[in-house]
Amino acid sequence: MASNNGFDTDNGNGGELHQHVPEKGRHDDADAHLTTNQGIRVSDNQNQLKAGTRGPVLLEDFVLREKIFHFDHERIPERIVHARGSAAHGYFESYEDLSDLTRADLFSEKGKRTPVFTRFSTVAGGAGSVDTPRDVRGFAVKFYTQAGNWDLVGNNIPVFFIQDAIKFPDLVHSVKMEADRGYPQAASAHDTFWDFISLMPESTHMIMWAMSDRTIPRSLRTIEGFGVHTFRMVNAKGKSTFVKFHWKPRQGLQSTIWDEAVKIAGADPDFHRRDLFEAIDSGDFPEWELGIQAFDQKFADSLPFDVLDPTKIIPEEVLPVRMIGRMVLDRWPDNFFAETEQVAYCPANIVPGIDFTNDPLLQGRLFSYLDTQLKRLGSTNFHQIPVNAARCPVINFQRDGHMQMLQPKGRANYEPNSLAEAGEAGGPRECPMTGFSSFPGRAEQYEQGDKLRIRPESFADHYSQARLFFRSLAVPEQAHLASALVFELSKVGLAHVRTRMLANLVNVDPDLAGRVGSGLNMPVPKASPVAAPVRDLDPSPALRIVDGPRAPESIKGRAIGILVADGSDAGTVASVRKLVKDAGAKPVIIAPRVGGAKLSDGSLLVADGQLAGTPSVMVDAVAIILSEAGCKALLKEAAAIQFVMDAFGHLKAIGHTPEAQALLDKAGVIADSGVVALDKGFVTAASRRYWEREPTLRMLA
Ligand code: HDE
Repeated sequence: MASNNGFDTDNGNGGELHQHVPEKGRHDDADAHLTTNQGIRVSDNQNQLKAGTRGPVLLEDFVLREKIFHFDHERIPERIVHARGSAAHGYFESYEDLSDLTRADLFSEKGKRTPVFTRFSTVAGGAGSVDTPRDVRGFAVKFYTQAGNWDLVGNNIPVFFIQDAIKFPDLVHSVKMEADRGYPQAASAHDTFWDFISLMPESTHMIMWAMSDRTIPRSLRTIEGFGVHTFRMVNAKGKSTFVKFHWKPRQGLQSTIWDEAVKIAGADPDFHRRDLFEAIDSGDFPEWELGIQAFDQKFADSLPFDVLDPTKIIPEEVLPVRMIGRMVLDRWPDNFFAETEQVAYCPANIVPGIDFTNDPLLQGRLFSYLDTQLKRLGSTNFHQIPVNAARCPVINFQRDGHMQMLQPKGRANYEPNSLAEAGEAGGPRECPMTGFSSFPGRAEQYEQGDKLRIRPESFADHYSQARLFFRSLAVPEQAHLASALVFELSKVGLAHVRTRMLANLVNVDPDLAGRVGSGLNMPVPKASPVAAPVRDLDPSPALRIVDGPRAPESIKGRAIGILVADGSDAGTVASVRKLVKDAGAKPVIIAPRVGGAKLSDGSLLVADGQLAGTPSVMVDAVAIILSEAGCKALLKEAAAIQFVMDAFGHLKAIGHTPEAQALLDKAGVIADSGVVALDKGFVTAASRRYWEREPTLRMLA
């Protein structure tokens, strides 16, 4: 079907988009000619036009001027938050016909596929910052539905720092690098962030999540995603149901250990981007299930908090998540800038069948994203950029503007018009039946009143769910959370801020406050005043990573480091590689020299990584396959000792040949159930971390 937006689309699901942009592949053509942007063939791309061999450059060199002019303007403003991100294409597949809940076309039948573009991001750091700071991860999905684009712009944490959009600039200013000194980059561990947080009790629940292992994920493939706000689904009869959206990773929920995350930042600043790229490139497509918690007003009224308050969750044990589809990411973008950088998500992009609620944070976001795109992309026509363009007909009377790519025909650029009566094209008309119409709301939600700047009483409980979160975690996770608070607050130079934060923590859990106080070597003050009594809620095991319902069950999708050196037994190497591959994991050969190691049978095994540049933090478990001589040589190599020491310290499984024992001893490895022989048992051992090892290795708070 041709539309008047300049794109040719078909009306099939996920129709191909053909836009008037240079054809893909043109640049790959071996006999293609280099041209200027005006299409003039370039005869020399090595030398400027000069007056004489050693003379001055001539102003008339339009080839040079155009090239440098374009280069000078290659950068666009990076996102003020979520600047660092990685994205991929894929599809969403609906599990069932959900028309009882929503008229959104993507949920209209079982098996229906809708193309998506999904971008993951950190929040605080700039576009060039590292992938593994302690930070919330953005999880933004653009569904190119047949009824227009729906953007579900969420995070990997189901709550947020603030309840009202008016505080967002303050929050972001406080966490970004400090205004006078310009540091730290991509880190919340500094004065201004904790100063702000300690003055904002409503942030406490989010802080529990932010200090938990959720913010140091192992991979973007192993994070959950949440829509955060309460949304609505609206069916064809106009009936509204409240929904909370969840993404659950098929790869299981997995995190790193803080010391590991810090070391990864140095070893591979692009750790998450590379991991996502390599998974897709190797055909191991990352997958998430989309789930909803659906409920009505009566259920909302029965909860001990307000569903419009974005600092609250509905525990899965109270209202189970119903899985309604799955998302598979199966294609890396062709061009990072054109797609990942220029993609413009907006929570206001919704389709018939989905609607907003009055959540005051969501309402502020509805304004912000469109506004920011104008700054970033420079034109109101950013929706025409291929990655942003809807894959259904886009027809309206909007015209002109910077970088207009379309050439609408005829005079009809206003409505109503009667041009059709004169035989001219009159343009599109509104569609009262099939068009988007806002849910009218019910009196109790849209209560009319005086104009007020006020927080509702129902938003006043800032601590009960923070307590719920902390008390729901597994014991090692609680220790990590307490230690993360000690680490962060130890970087805070303002003693009164630390004290104020401790006073807030007493409300969460006196034991937690005591542990953090002791880690700081500071007395725990009296609890800070609370606006509403703190309640003890039933723990929610679904909040755990360790031993939680979404812990990974096997080594599928994991990276297993295999350390070899000259003389390593060829048979053992082959059998371990096979075991790992057969289990759906990725073997990574690591050797002292990248050109490879000469194995026992004389063959040369080329390495995937050189030992000094591929520390064990890059993999999930290690197999140390060394001969006696190979081991002896590595006893003098700090990178080898550190490799084993870190694998042990990061609680990973270590499989080894008996000849490698001396290296394990030098690295301080004490045999436990995670230190195993290299038989089949290694694959089982490599599917988990050995939390029980941790208290013997690290003084946690
Ligand atoms: Fe965002 N947020 N945000 N945010 N946000 C942006 O939009 C904003 C909030 C989220 O991969 C910006 O295009 C306000 C919550 C993600 O491109 C900006 C408020 C959640 C992304 C913006 C919030 C998010 C953004 C910056 C408080 C989770 C990255 C660049 C009212 C539910 C999307 C841009 C991508 C990006 C504003 C709060 C998620 C400035 C004003 C809550 C995943 O418009």
